[in-house]
Amino acid sequence: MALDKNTFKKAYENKYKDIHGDEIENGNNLQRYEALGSLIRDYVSWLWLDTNKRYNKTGEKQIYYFSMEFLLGRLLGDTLMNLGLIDICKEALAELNIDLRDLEELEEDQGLGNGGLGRLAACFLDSMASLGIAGHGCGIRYKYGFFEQKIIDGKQVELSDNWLRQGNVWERRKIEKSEVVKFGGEVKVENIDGRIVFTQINYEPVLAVPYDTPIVGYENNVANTLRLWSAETVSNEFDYSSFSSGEYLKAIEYKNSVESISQVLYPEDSFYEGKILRLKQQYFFVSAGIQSIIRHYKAHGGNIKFLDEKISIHINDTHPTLAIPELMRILLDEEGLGWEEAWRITTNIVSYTNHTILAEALEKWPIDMFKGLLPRIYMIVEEINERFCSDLWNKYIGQWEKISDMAIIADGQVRMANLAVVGSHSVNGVAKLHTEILKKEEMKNLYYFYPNKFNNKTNGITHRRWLLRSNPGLTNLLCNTIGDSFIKHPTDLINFEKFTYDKGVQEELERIKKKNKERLAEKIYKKNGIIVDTSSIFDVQVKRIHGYKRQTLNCLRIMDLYNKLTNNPNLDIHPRTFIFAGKAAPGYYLAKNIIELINAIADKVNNDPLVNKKIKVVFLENYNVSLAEEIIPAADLSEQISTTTKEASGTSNMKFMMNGAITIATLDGANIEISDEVGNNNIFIFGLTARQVLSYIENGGYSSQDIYNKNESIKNVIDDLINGKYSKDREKFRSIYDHLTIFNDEFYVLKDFDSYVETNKKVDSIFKDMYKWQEICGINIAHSGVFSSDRTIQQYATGIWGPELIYKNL
Ligand code: 26W
Repeated sequence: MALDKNTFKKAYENKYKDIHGDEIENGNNLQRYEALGSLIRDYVSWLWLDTNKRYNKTGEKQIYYFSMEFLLGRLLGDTLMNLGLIDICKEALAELNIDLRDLEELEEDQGLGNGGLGRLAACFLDSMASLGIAGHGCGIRYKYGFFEQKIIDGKQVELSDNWLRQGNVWERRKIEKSEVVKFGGEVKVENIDGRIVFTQINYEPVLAVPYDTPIVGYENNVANTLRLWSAETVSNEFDYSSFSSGEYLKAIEYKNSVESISQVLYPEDSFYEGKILRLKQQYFFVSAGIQSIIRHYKAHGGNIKFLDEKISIHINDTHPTLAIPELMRILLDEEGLGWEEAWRITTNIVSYTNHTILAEALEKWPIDMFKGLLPRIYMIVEEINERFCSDLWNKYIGQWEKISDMAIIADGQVRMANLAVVGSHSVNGVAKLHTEILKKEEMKNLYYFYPNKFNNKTNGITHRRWLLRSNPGLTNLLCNTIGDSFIKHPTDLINFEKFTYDKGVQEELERIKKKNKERLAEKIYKKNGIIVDTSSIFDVQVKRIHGYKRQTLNCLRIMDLYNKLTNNPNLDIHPRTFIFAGKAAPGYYLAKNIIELINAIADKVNNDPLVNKKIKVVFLENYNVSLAEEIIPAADLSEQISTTTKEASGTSNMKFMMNGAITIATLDGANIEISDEVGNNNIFIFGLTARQVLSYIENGGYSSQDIYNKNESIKNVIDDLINGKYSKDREKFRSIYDHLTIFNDEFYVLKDFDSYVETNKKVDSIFKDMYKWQEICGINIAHSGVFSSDRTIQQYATGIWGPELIYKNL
């Protein structure tokens, strides 16, 4: 956007007066933030309008990314950057004695997601807009986002995330674009003029009100839309009329029950709980989204028979799978198409990404619940299932086991993953290994039936937020060495490789990292009161706390190191600061126990003068996008140590790499591709291979007890869990102890312990050579371009949604 500083400054001053009716000097920073946000939104509004007009004129294909989660974080800084306004804004505010960073910090994170899946959706929106693809998000406007985590007495306490408390400058409520979503009731079946007509009657109507947020592309005059739906009662009249008849409270209760649909994000990550409210949420946003897409399409003269040429709907995991039967319902019941035609259009439109192979995450709804809540949708799913099973019977005569494994409805449940595969034209995994496991293990039968549907799209991250914004120091160095072409073409980062052998560049990388570490150290001191040594190795594991991500393995090796240091305080190791952050699902006892363990270790180690010059442990509370933006650029070592086969991809691994951290990892998810990119010498790989893990799962043969009995270091640290060393209450860490011993260590922590410890010794010795270390960091940065979500989105566009999308933008 072309604007000069003085115009901007004037506009800002006027805006401030407009909305606050006062002078800037008299206000506080929150008011200044509101005025700035509101001004930027005005600028964006013009772009937004233009973009929409253009889309309507060109009639190009529109992509809709349906997701229960969008983890956007803050928008001010990124929007300013994408508009090309960051410098003039900074300067104009400085003249008014305002520091832009102070205002940015006042913005609440938009935390409408649990973790990887939600953040991926946000990175994809940024890439679609920046590549000029007409791609929009569709989801739920949760009143309360992902909970706020406090650590009290070493334990996680959950507080509600009232992110809308101060209002939200970015969204626009579009009441006139509301849709009605119908729940419950019955289906009336009539024969009208020889046609069977289905009508849902006696249903409960819910009003879906859209709130639109513009998603601005990078310096390309594009503003796409994220549309989030909020649930309201269809009419308020009832409230007043029933006031006198004593029905008032009932009316309020009713209002609350309707609004509860968009009240709160479920905080269970990778764990499915068959709660009816979640099913309601799913149908609510999917139905509203599809109705509004079709309404818009028809309003602009679109012919329903060609819907699949103009629209793609992508479903982010199985959570929005009801898009398939809902689209069928509209095509059949409202548009009057026949089954075959409706099915062809629907499957052409819908594509599906699987994000996890954990069995406990598979969504399966009990038939009775499903049928009661969505009677017409259930009929359609039944019909899809019958037709699909009849194809299976023809192909697999008598193979009942195989057929029942593939069926959509079986054992009293509706299986959403099977429905998603059958009802879409593309099924993708999110990293090479993950896709192979889907094809050869998890969804084996479905894959052999539909081999052409399956494909891989390795995840990515937006380098604009995760490099340009969060690491200006490094961005500067890159621009000064290789120029700025990598901003539009992130794979140009490879040009940096030759510079990484240059001593001057290595020193510069070290200096930039040190600065980032100092900033983080300040934060750690402010938040936790712990002084950390910025020349120590910042060894970082930040992500959801989960058994399979193995924060326990990290804990055990710290406990082991602590034992070794107490035995020999002169042990020759480079000082390390172990940094953790992450939230546990409120109902996941083991994960919460792990947080307590980390904090107990921190307490012990940080207060032991014998070792605390060499090691420190820090748990930063309330991990979210903004905190990630501060932690990741300050990391030396990136911990990606999941049990091989369990992490579908991981995306923080890519963020760390792009910011010049070296990875210590198992060969899991996208770690494999990172390793292939940088080469064995530039990553620290350890642990079981996928083949070994799969063999244990299939054939057994693993005994953690054996390892415990034979390995002294392991025995010591396991015993330390319950001998009073880390807590007077010896039962405190019993669940972790039991998990690792009695329950045979489901995630093979003990099996990988030795190789992890050994590999960490290598880390130590390389870190001692600063030049060598920075050379490797540089190689990682140079090879990180392929992990930009721009590459991922180009692959989705060419491989799934329609190649014309990309050619148009070349
Ligand atoms: C039904 C409950 C539930 C909720 C969330 C089940 C599953 C999920 C998500 C699939 C969990 C998730 O975020 N998966 C992560 O997706 C990332 C983006 O593809 C991957 O990088 C991570 O490896 C994967 O764990």
